[in-house]
Amino acid sequence: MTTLSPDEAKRAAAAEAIKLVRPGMKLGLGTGSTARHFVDLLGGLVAAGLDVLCVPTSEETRAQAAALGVALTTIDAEPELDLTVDGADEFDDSLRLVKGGGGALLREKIVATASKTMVVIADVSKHVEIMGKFPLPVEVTRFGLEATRRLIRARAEEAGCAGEIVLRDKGPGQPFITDNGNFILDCHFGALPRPEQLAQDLSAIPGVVEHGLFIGLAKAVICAGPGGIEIFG
Ligand code: ABF
Repeated sequence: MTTLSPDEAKRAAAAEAIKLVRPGMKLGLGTGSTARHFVDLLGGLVAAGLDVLCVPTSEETRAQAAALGVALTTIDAEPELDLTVDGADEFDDSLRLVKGGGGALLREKIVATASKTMVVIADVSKHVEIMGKFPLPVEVTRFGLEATRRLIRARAEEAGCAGEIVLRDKGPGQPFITDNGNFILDCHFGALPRPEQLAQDLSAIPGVVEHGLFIGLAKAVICAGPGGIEIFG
Protein backbone atom coordinates (compact mmCIF):
# COMPACT_ATOMS: atom_id res chain seq x y z
CA MET A 1 0.00 0.00 0.00
CA THR A 2 1.56 3.30 -1.00
CA THR A 3 1.62 5.79 1.84
CA LEU A 4 0.49 9.29 0.98
CA SER A 5 2.49 12.34 2.00
CA PRO A 6 0.48 14.77 4.15
CA ASP A 7 -0.02 17.02 1.13
CA GLU A 8 -1.08 14.10 -1.07
CA ALA A 9 -3.53 13.10 1.65
CA LYS A 10 -4.97 16.63 1.73
CA ARG A 11 -5.34 16.52 -2.07
CA ALA A 12 -7.02 13.12 -1.88
CA ALA A 13 -9.52 14.38 0.69
CA ALA A 14 -10.23 17.43 -1.47
CA ALA A 15 -10.72 15.22 -4.53
CA GLU A 16 -13.27 13.16 -2.59
CA ALA A 17 -15.13 16.31 -1.52
CA ILE A 18 -15.27 17.72 -5.05
CA LYS A 19 -17.57 14.80 -5.94
CA LEU A 20 -20.24 16.48 -3.79
CA VAL A 21 -20.38 19.57 -6.02
CA ARG A 22 -23.33 19.89 -8.40
CA PRO A 23 -23.97 22.49 -11.15
CA GLY A 24 -25.75 25.56 -9.84
CA MET A 25 -24.60 25.06 -6.25
CA LYS A 26 -23.80 27.98 -3.95
CA LEU A 27 -20.58 27.00 -2.19
CA GLY A 28 -18.62 28.20 0.82
CA LEU A 29 -14.88 27.92 0.17
CA GLY A 30 -12.67 27.21 3.17
CA THR A 31 -9.21 28.43 4.08
CA GLY A 32 -5.92 26.65 4.64
CA SER A 33 -3.73 24.27 2.68
CA THR A 34 -6.33 21.48 2.47
CA ALA A 35 -9.10 23.83 1.32
CA ARG A 36 -6.59 25.25 -1.16
CA HIS A 37 -6.56 21.88 -2.91
CA PHE A 38 -10.36 21.88 -3.05
CA VAL A 39 -10.44 25.36 -4.61
CA ASP A 40 -7.75 24.32 -7.07
CA LEU A 41 -9.76 21.27 -8.16
CA LEU A 42 -12.94 23.38 -8.32
CA GLY A 43 -11.14 25.84 -10.57
CA GLY A 44 -10.41 23.03 -12.99
CA LEU A 45 -14.09 22.08 -13.12
CA VAL A 46 -15.11 25.71 -13.58
CA ALA A 47 -12.66 26.00 -16.48
CA ALA A 48 -14.42 22.97 -17.97
CA GLY A 49 -17.78 24.72 -17.68
CA LEU A 50 -19.10 23.98 -14.16
CA ASP A 51 -21.52 26.66 -13.05
CA VAL A 52 -21.19 27.42 -9.31
CA LEU A 53 -21.33 30.59 -7.20
CA CYS A 54 -18.93 30.80 -4.25
CA VAL A 55 -18.36 32.68 -1.02
CA PRO A 56 -14.71 32.65 0.13
CA THR A 57 -13.91 32.50 3.85
CA SER A 58 -10.79 34.63 3.62
CA GLU A 59 -9.04 37.17 1.42
CA GLU A 60 -6.46 34.44 0.74
CA THR A 61 -9.13 32.09 -0.63
CA ARG A 62 -10.79 34.93 -2.50
CA ALA A 63 -7.57 35.68 -4.35
CA GLN A 64 -6.96 32.03 -5.19
CA ALA A 65 -10.51 31.45 -6.44
CA ALA A 66 -10.61 34.68 -8.45
CA ALA A 67 -7.34 33.79 -10.16
CA LEU A 68 -8.91 30.47 -11.19
CA GLY A 69 -11.98 32.19 -12.66
CA VAL A 70 -14.35 30.89 -9.98
CA ALA A 71 -17.48 33.07 -9.78
CA LEU A 72 -17.52 34.80 -6.39
CA THR A 73 -20.22 36.52 -4.41
CA THR A 74 -20.71 37.69 -0.84
CA ILE A 75 -22.44 36.11 2.14
CA ASP A 76 -24.76 39.15 2.14
CA ALA A 77 -25.84 38.48 -1.44
CA GLU A 78 -26.16 34.75 -0.75
CA PRO A 79 -27.00 34.26 2.95
CA GLU A 80 -27.95 30.59 2.41
CA LEU A 81 -25.40 28.26 0.82
CA ASP A 82 -25.74 24.66 -0.29
CA LEU A 83 -22.35 23.31 0.74
CA THR A 84 -19.21 24.53 2.49
CA VAL A 85 -15.99 22.55 2.24
CA ASP A 86 -13.26 23.57 4.70
CA GLY A 87 -10.25 22.25 6.55
CA ALA A 88 -9.74 21.93 10.28
CA ASP A 89 -6.90 21.88 12.74
CA GLU A 90 -8.34 18.90 14.55
CA PHE A 91 -11.53 16.82 14.73
CA ASP A 92 -12.82 14.16 17.06
CA ASP A 93 -15.21 11.22 16.64
CA SER A 94 -18.15 13.49 17.49
CA LEU A 95 -17.18 15.75 14.56
CA ARG A 96 -16.28 18.53 16.95
CA LEU A 97 -13.64 20.72 15.35
CA VAL A 98 -10.91 23.09 16.33
CA LYS A 99 -10.36 25.63 13.57
CA GLY A 100 -8.60 28.92 13.19
CA GLY A 101 -4.97 27.99 12.78
CA GLY A 102 -5.18 29.97 9.57
CA GLY A 103 -6.79 32.93 11.32
CA ALA A 104 -10.02 32.74 9.28
CA LEU A 105 -12.28 31.21 11.93
CA LEU A 106 -14.85 34.05 12.09
CA ARG A 107 -15.73 34.07 8.41
CA GLU A 108 -15.40 30.27 8.31
CA LYS A 109 -17.94 29.87 11.11
CA ILE A 110 -20.35 32.41 9.57
CA VAL A 111 -20.15 30.67 6.17
CA ALA A 112 -20.38 27.18 7.65
CA THR A 113 -23.42 28.17 9.71
CA ALA A 114 -25.06 29.67 6.60
CA SER A 115 -24.64 26.37 4.74
CA LYS A 116 -27.12 23.51 4.49
CA THR A 117 -24.14 21.16 4.68
CA MET A 118 -20.59 21.63 5.94
CA VAL A 119 -18.01 19.00 5.08
CA VAL A 120 -14.49 19.00 6.49
CA ILE A 121 -11.52 17.73 4.52
CA ALA A 122 -8.47 16.64 6.47
CA ASP A 123 -5.44 14.40 6.62
CA VAL A 124 -5.38 11.78 9.32
CA SER A 125 -3.05 13.83 11.52
CA LYS A 126 -6.04 16.04 12.38
CA HIS A 127 -8.01 13.19 13.98
CA VAL A 128 -7.78 13.33 17.79
CA GLU A 129 -9.23 11.38 20.68
CA ILE A 130 -9.44 14.37 23.00
CA MET A 131 -9.87 17.91 21.70
CA GLY A 132 -7.23 20.47 22.52
CA LYS A 133 -3.98 19.09 21.16
CA PHE A 134 -4.04 22.11 18.84
CA PRO A 135 -4.00 25.49 20.63
CA LEU A 136 -7.55 26.87 20.55
CA PRO A 137 -7.67 30.12 18.50
CA VAL A 138 -9.95 32.87 19.84
CA GLU A 139 -10.58 36.02 17.76
CA VAL A 140 -10.76 39.04 20.06
CA THR A 141 -11.18 42.80 19.69
CA ARG A 142 -8.06 44.92 19.98
CA PHE A 143 -9.88 47.01 22.59
CA GLY A 144 -9.68 45.37 26.02
CA LEU A 145 -7.18 42.67 25.03
CA GLU A 146 -5.82 42.05 28.53
CA ALA A 147 -9.24 42.20 30.16
CA THR A 148 -10.47 39.67 27.60
CA ARG A 149 -7.44 37.43 28.12
CA ARG A 150 -8.10 37.46 31.87
CA LEU A 151 -11.75 36.47 31.37
CA ILE A 152 -10.82 33.70 28.92
CA ARG A 153 -8.42 32.30 31.52
CA ALA A 154 -11.12 32.40 34.22
CA ARG A 155 -13.82 30.77 32.05
CA ALA A 156 -11.36 28.13 30.83
CA GLU A 157 -10.53 27.17 34.41
CA GLU A 158 -14.26 26.74 35.09
CA ALA A 159 -14.37 24.39 32.10
CA GLY A 160 -11.42 22.41 33.41
CA CYS A 161 -8.71 23.89 31.16
CA ALA A 162 -5.56 25.87 31.88
CA GLY A 163 -2.49 26.95 29.99
CA GLU A 164 -0.74 29.80 28.22
CA ILE A 165 -2.85 32.27 26.22
CA VAL A 166 -0.63 33.78 23.55
CA LEU A 167 -1.26 36.77 21.28
CA ARG A 168 -0.59 35.48 17.76
CA ASP A 169 2.04 37.51 15.97
CA LYS A 170 3.71 37.65 12.57
CA GLY A 171 7.03 38.57 14.15
CA PRO A 172 8.39 40.41 17.19
CA GLY A 173 5.98 43.20 18.11
CA GLN A 174 3.83 42.52 15.03
CA PRO A 175 0.47 41.08 16.13
CA PHE A 176 -1.39 39.01 13.53
CA ILE A 177 -4.45 40.95 12.35
CA THR A 178 -7.39 38.97 10.96
CA ASP A 179 -9.27 39.88 7.75
CA ASN A 180 -11.76 41.51 10.10
CA GLY A 181 -9.16 43.72 11.85
CA ASN A 182 -9.05 41.74 15.10
CA PHE A 183 -6.40 39.92 17.16
CA ILE A 184 -6.11 36.17 17.73
CA LEU A 185 -5.30 34.64 21.10
CA ASP A 186 -4.01 31.07 20.88
CA CYS A 187 -5.01 29.13 24.00
CA HIS A 188 -2.55 26.33 24.79
CA PHE A 189 -4.92 24.44 27.04
CA GLY A 190 -3.92 20.90 26.10
CA ALA A 191 -6.96 18.68 26.67
CA LEU A 192 -10.43 20.29 26.53
CA PRO A 193 -12.49 18.13 28.90
CA ARG A 194 -15.75 20.04 28.42
CA PRO A 195 -15.68 21.62 24.90
CA GLU A 196 -19.39 22.50 24.83
CA GLN A 197 -19.20 24.36 28.15
CA LEU A 198 -16.01 26.14 27.09
CA ALA A 199 -17.54 27.15 23.76
CA GLN A 200 -20.61 28.59 25.45
CA ASP A 201 -18.60 30.44 28.09
CA LEU A 202 -16.11 31.90 25.60
CA SER A 203 -18.97 33.20 23.43
CA ALA A 204 -20.34 35.09 26.44
CA ILE A 205 -17.17 37.14 26.92
CA PRO A 206 -17.71 40.67 25.46
CA GLY A 207 -14.27 41.00 23.84
CA VAL A 208 -14.45 37.58 22.21
CA VAL A 209 -15.56 37.95 18.59
CA GLU A 210 -15.51 34.20 17.89
CA HIS A 211 -13.63 31.09 18.95
CA GLY A 212 -12.30 28.08 17.06
CA LEU A 213 -14.56 25.41 18.57
CA PHE A 214 -16.96 24.32 15.80
CA ILE A 215 -19.51 22.09 17.49
CA GLY A 216 -22.54 20.68 15.68
CA LEU A 217 -21.53 22.25 12.34
CA ALA A 218 -19.71 19.52 10.44
CA LYS A 219 -21.96 16.95 8.78
CA ALA A 220 -19.01 14.78 7.78
CA VAL A 221 -15.24 14.68 7.80
CA ILE A 222 -13.47 13.28 4.75
CA CYS A 223 -10.17 12.06 6.13
CA ALA A 224 -7.28 10.77 4.02
CA GLY A 225 -4.51 8.64 5.45
CA PRO A 226 -2.28 5.64 4.74
CA GLY A 227 -5.35 3.38 4.47
CA GLY A 228 -7.03 5.68 1.95
CA ILE A 229 -10.17 7.74 2.47
CA GLU A 230 -12.25 7.38 5.65
CA ILE A 231 -15.54 9.24 6.09
CA PHE A 232 -16.56 10.21 9.63
CA GLY A 233 -20.19 11.13 10.30
C1 ABF B 1 -8.78 26.43 8.02
O1 ABF B 1 -8.05 25.33 7.71
C2 ABF B 1 -8.47 26.81 9.40
O2 ABF B 1 -9.56 27.04 10.22
C3 ABF B 1 -7.68 25.70 9.87
O3 ABF B 1 -6.82 26.22 10.80
C4 ABF B 1 -7.01 25.26 8.65
C5 ABF B 1 -6.39 23.93 8.59
O4 ABF B 1 -5.27 24.14 7.89
P1 ABF B 1 -4.65 23.13 6.89
O5 ABF B 1 -5.74 22.65 5.98
O6 ABF B 1 -3.64 23.96 6.21
O7 ABF B 1 -4.08 22.02 7.71
O8 ABF B 1 -10.09 26.12 7.91
